[in-house]
Amino acid sequence: MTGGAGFIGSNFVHHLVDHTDLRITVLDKLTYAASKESLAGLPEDRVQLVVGDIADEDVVDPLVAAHDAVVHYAAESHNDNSLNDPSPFIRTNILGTYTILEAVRKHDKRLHHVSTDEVYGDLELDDPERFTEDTPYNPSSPYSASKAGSDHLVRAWVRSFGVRATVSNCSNNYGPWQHIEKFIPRQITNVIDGIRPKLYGSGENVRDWIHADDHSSAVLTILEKGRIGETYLIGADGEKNNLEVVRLILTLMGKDADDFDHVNDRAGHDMRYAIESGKLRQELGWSPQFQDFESGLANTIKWYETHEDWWRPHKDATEAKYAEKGQ
Ligand code: NAD
Ligand code: TDX
Repeated sequence: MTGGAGFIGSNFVHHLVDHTDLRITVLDKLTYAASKESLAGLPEDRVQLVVGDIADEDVVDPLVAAHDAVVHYAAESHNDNSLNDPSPFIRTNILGTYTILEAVRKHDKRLHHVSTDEVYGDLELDDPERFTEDTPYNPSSPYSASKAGSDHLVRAWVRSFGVRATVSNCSNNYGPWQHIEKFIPRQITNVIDGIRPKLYGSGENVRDWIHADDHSSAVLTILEKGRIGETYLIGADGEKNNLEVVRLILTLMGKDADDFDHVNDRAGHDMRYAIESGKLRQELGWSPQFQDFESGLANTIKWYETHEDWWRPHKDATEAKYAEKGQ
């Protein structure tokens, strides 16, 4: 699997170790977003880490040849970074996915491509519809456009070359090991540090939250039972606006729920994401385990409180970058 030292990828490695007897090779470039600590303590005879770039054919080709299947998580993943500098997003998300596709084509290997609901653009707050597998692509940011591009490449390789691939598009994940540049861990670590949480714009924007463990169980289900060539949307009916989430974090951490700042909005900020995951549930029998967002969030807060050693070295630099943009 690619990107296994990142937030969701490392969760998937743990999920495979706990729920299967598979042996896993993680290919990861160890960018700023990776953490080797998230893979510490795993059985050495089952999990091997190869440090390398998914856009490097010389690294990818022999690894793909030596394995039965590829699960592709590696990406540049943060919208705000893609607004500052799109170039690594184009290289990793598009050229990297192309490199993986050429290797699975050459060696006739099964591929699962991990993508995001952001490829569909956004919904109005009062739209009764949610995203489905048939929603037209309409990405807004360099990040989501690069992920959309990667999805199109996968579908083209399925249709034109018969590559045995599936695609999943998941909503916003939360849980342990998420980089503190992202919304929930940024606000939790702000509160720990006595900094007021920072809400972009009005805070009305809605995200559809799913625990990373539920994303992992969905990807394993698709890998085992998914139909080749199909796309599956992954979501846990977790729509909340950002204002509600910030207020909940403050309350759970014993602070006044109004103790936050409104800051500059994100350029092109998507208003609402919402996933209709009926196909995955009905066809493949998947369902999420974490259905209580408040208790999942409380556990995540506890995790950041007890893993300060992990995030502390990155906090000042992360906040300095946001401060430059008035965020
Ligand atoms: P992350 O940024 O935490 O981790 C990405 C990992 O990929 C890191 O370990 C990084 O070192 C690695 N990587 C980056 N460029 C690489 C390259 N060129 N070669 C090899 N490895 C490279 O990301 P995440 O939040 O865990 O997201 C993982 C995947 O899930 C991404 O494809 C993302 O688009 C998708 N996704 C994320 C979310 C979310 O809420 N975070 C939701 C839906 C889908
Ligand atoms: O400080 C902040 N304040 C704030 O209000 C930050 C960092 C974010 N926000 C807002 C922007 C979004 O509306 O919170 C929401 C969530 O922001 P992010 O954590 O940056 O996530 P988002 O842009 O929604 O994208 C995430 O979900 C889909 C992941 O980062 C993507 O990789 C995934 O594809």
